[in-house]
Amino acid sequence: MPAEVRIFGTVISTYTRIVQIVCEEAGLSHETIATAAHAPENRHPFGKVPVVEVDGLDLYESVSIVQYLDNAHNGAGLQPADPAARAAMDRWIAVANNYLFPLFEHNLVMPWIMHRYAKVPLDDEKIARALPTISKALAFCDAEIASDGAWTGGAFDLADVYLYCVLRGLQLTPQGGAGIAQCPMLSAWMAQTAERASIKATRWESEPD
Ligand SMILES: N[C@@H](CCC(=O)N[C@@H](CS)C(=O)NCC(=O)O)C(=O)O
Repeated sequence: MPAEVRIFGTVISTYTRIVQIVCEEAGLSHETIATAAHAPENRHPFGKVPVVEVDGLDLYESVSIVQYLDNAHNGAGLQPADPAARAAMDRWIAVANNYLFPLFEHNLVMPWIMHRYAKVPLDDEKIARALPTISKALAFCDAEIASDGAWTGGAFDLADVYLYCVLRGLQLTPQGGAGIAQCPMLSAWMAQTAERASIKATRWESEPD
């Protein structure tokens, strides 16, 4: 039987994994078709991944995609019904997308991927310049978990999916791994979330056990 959700994205991609996790949570069969962000066949108008085919729809932008999947196929089980909790979830997704992802991606995650897979030399000065801002962002996350449990204080939701994927990419770099290890609440949350079935089912091949 063909997969219900066709995900066009790169193999190691934070946002592709976010969609994969939500498919797993919703019990939807899914397949990922390797598609580079800037390939001519990629249908995202701004050259990003993923793009998704589901229910006869072509969807792009992960927030739109995962909310559709959760609303149409999971009884909105990954989104709190309470308006205040929903506002907290939306805020954390925005924090992940607007601040954490660009900070981590441009300064550590992508430089390390390019270094490991394409042997591009690391720009040590650029990394050193970014580390204080990255440490501050991680300390903020750590303190927030300490104050309200995990992000929205309730059940596992879309904020958890975004934050785990964005932080996991960072954790797989040497400096990011060291930075997260210095944040006890955040480290514990990462370790606990890593045990969830949807997270295990979507592990990147390059992730160590
Ligand atoms: N706002 C987009 C962001 C997607 C995104 O940045 N994807 C990354 C891969 S994880 C990408 O396409 N990077 C390629 C590039 O920016 O050139 C979404 O939520 O879907």
